[in-house]
Amino acid sequence: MENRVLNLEHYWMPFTDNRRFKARPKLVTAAKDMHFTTAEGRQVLDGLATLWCVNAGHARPRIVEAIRRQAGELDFAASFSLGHPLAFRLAERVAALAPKGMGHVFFTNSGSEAIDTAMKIAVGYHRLRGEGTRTRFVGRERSYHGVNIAGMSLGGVPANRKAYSGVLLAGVDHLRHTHGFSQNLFSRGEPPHGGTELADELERVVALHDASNVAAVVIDPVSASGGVLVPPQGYLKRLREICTKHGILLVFDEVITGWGRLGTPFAAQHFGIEPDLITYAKGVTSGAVPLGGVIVKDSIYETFTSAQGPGVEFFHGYTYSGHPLACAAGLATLDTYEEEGLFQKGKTLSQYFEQGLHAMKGLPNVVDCRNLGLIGAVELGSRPRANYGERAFEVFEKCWDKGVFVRPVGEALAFCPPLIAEKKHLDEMFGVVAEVLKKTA
Ligand code: PXG
Repeated sequence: MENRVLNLEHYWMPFTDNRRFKARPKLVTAAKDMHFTTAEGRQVLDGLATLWCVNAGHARPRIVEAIRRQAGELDFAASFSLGHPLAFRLAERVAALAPKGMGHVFFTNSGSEAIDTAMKIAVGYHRLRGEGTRTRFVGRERSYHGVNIAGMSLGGVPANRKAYSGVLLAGVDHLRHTHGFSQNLFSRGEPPHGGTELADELERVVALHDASNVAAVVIDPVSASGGVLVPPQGYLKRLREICTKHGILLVFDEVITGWGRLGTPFAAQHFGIEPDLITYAKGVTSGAVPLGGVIVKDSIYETFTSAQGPGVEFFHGYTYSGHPLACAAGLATLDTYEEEGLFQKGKTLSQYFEQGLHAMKGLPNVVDCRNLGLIGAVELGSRPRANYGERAFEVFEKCWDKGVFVRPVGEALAFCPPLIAEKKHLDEMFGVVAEVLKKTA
């Protein structure tokens, strides 16, 4: 770091209590594999793949080298009627990992943009097929689909929506979230209760608006920022059935569940369900360069490309769609996943992860533990008369001081380690959290 006092004033930090942070900053200056190095020179274990991104671990050699090389070779080429090979190669590689029949890939810079893009594809698709009235969307409480107006409108995190209520899209309904069945507490994997009943809510929403007005249902298969909510058994399958019955597209927002998090390339494969569109971001480059996108069913792509007349088929795209650095990072990341068998490695480790997580049952204030693949949460009871989330935030800060980074999500502590994690890392992560929980009132 530069050898002068860092001025913290001018950077308005995103999703951060700026005053609290600036009074007691947590700064990292380097990261390698499973660890950050803090500004004070401490090593901190990354228990959340930083922000659910770094699935291959930090500063992996192939990825670092690919970005370095690419910056010197072709720093930038736009993708509007001009191409460069890396974008095509990466699209091919992403398509190869996607469920069968989803062979077309759009690039964005983020998950939020991926959601906007998916919504436009859905509306455009229906319109091209003569069903232009299908413009409504269905999201879900406690789901998170990024911060653009469209994603906020679909999303169901009250704090994120509150300030923008007047500008959110009008044509969006929300299904109930899938959490709250007391019989499902401390479930390992998919909870047993409520799946069909919760999914059947979609029938009610469709009946209210008429299917001819509904474009798509957008679901994050495991809602991560909503508190790691694992879908109950049968839930996603039933949603698929209802969507198919009514000609509604099913969009899986796999920004977090993609790239091996559940042991398969995408959650779609883990659950054995075929969505029509998949949004992705984060793990596609292991967080090294911003990149996101949408994976599209071939029949949807072909509806656009077989439309009558020449010209642009889809009036949409970002200056940096398919940026060479992002594509280079993406290709190197997918190589790393493949060469090191990381999706399988994560799957193998997930049993040990489950044991470690559920061992926290019985510790002070723990009211639930839940997990799937290498993602999980421990929920704490709120302190009486305190702000919601205060206890989890305190645990997070104490864990940081003890060299472990986990994330408070409301009153839950979320865990999402890189797929390169080893048992010793999980022991350390859960061990420190348990130690802190025992000492936190
Ligand atoms: N969909 C899902 C399911 C996400 O988790 C996005 C879309 C948006 O992606 P971008 O790249 O635009 O951020 C996300 C992002 C948190 C947190 O606090 C989670 C995300 C982003 C910021 C904070 O858990 N997920």
